[in-house]
Amino acid sequence: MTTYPPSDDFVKRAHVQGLEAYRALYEQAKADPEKFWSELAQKELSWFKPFTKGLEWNPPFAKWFTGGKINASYNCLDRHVAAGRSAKTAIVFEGEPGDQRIISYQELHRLVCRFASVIKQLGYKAGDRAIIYMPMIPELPIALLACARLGITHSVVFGGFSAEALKARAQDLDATLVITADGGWRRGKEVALKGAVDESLEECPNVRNVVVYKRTGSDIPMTAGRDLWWHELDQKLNAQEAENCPAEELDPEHPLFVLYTSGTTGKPKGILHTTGGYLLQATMTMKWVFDLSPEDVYWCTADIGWVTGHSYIVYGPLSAGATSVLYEGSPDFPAFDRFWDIIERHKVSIFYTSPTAIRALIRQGDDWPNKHDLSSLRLLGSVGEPINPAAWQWFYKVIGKERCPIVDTWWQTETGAIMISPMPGAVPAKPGSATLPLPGIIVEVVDTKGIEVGNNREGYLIIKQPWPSMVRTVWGDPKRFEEQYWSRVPGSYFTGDAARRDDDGYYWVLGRVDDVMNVSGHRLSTMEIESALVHHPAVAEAAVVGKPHEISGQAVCAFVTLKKGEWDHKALQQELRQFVGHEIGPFARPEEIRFTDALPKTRSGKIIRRLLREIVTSKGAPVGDITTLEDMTVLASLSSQHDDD
Ligand code: 7RM
Repeated sequence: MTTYPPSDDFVKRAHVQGLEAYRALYEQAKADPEKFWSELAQKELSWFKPFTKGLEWNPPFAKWFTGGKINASYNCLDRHVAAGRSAKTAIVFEGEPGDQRIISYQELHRLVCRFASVIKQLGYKAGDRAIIYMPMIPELPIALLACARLGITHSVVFGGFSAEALKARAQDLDATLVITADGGWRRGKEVALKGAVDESLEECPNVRNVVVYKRTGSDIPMTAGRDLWWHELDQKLNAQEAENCPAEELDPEHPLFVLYTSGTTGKPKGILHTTGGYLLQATMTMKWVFDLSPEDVYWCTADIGWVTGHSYIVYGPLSAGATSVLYEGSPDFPAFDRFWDIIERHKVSIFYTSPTAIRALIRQGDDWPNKHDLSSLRLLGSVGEPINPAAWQWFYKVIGKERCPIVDTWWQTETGAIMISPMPGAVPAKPGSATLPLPGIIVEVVDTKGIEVGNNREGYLIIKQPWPSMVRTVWGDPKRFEEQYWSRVPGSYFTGDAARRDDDGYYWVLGRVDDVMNVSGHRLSTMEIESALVHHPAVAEAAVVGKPHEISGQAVCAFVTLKKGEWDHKALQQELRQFVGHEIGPFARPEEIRFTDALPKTRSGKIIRRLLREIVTSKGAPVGDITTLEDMTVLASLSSQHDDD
């Protein structure tokens, strides 16, 4: 198979140069991980008080850098200002309507201090939890960093989630503060946010305040005593207060944020990340994977509502002192060259996006990128799902002009930072492989008993040693944390992904082994959508599977049995889509809903999703083992169904 080594020019200026250098670093980390990470933590982060112990490991619970005092907001802002980088651009913001803001580190520091002062004066303090539900505007990272400054644990809820999803998260966290906006812009239309907040808070009595940033200027109701305008609170600050909001000196294990992610049951898990270890790995991977240097203009197109935005728009780039682009809207608005136009105008040198976005843009043809000067690019990155070789080749040739290495980065909400990826100046790429694990990351491919399967065989991907940015627990449910991640292969972290290692030691991640779908790089649980569907009065039972999809990787396909009655199937399909949109969020709506008289089940009554998967994949009868099936006639009727039945 063809490999793609970096050019000599790329290698010459890279942080890690050549395969030997990578191997040396990897071996050094493997020999003494605690020492390796401790030395980096001392060197790469600023501490108020040095730590005394690298790692305390009581499987599956880890504590990193015990005894130290640190603050993530300080590391992202104050330390750069103190080191003479005040004038450097931190954020290049482009709103969807075309508005722009260039924000220096000094200005960002000032804005974060002001907003931290605002919420401090409202009485919020370290240990409290805030829900953040905002569009992709600078006030979103500002809100995160203000919370981090005070030790308030934040939980960003992606703007595409519904009021129901928002409520579940606010309740699970027992949040007392919500930070939101009137709305944001997407595809030329306003995405309203405040309405969903109002609806969700009807059942969240512990939320004392909603701070609302004015973005679109549309008319929204404000609840007296509870809802407050960001700009009004800001105007009330006196200069003294605004400028004086020192970062709290926090324990490195202080909870920095919780992000909810889909698991194998209907209820999303609150993945907890803490301060010191998370920040260290977010920072290191900016150098190792993105090869960041001071003159780079870096752009990650993810939404801050997902972990990629947390680690690679906010904490990683800012802690590493990068200039980072923030774009509010959609890649196809006003035209299909919005990405290429932004890259040209802002001279982006590092561009990190998803296979789904790449595939959607390929469809629009090469004329769109070819109209633009993309010569500022020097490195490309991919995340969220396996990248198919055709998309890889297009990205490499049409966007990177065969000059730019591609880093295919494998990681998860739970891992906090990139785990498997080429170091671009050291590891030659193979299209479709995330290549080799980063230093300090010990991975293996194992069978159901936890025994290594050997090269070129498929198995479960596990991580064998604790790492600084690992998930610490599932919020409020340490038992679930233990069962979900650490019980399949005792003592190792179970990723939920299948993988294969080739003879060069390269890892090929094949996809989920559990009931989690990956739609446009968004994680969705089959159970979560099923439980939404069965809430609808017409639905008796539902089974959801992922169906291969050309652009989004997978699409949601639901098999539904109805309660007795006369139903208009066409109308009901529409209604159920809307219903799932309301229960979870528009992005979770099934693309396809098939009505059926019965679902295939085992004799013990478990739905056999594997058979449904085979039906949607092959468009015909399932080929696998069906001996456990309770009622064979179900299959024949399911397979003969067509999309519009
Ligand atoms: C960062 C992120 C995690 C799941 C993970 C995989 C899949 C992510 C890749 C990938 C193959 C990749 N966090 N995944 N990156 N599969 N190659 N480079 O996506 O928590 O939302 O999803 O995504 O299945 O388990 S996530």
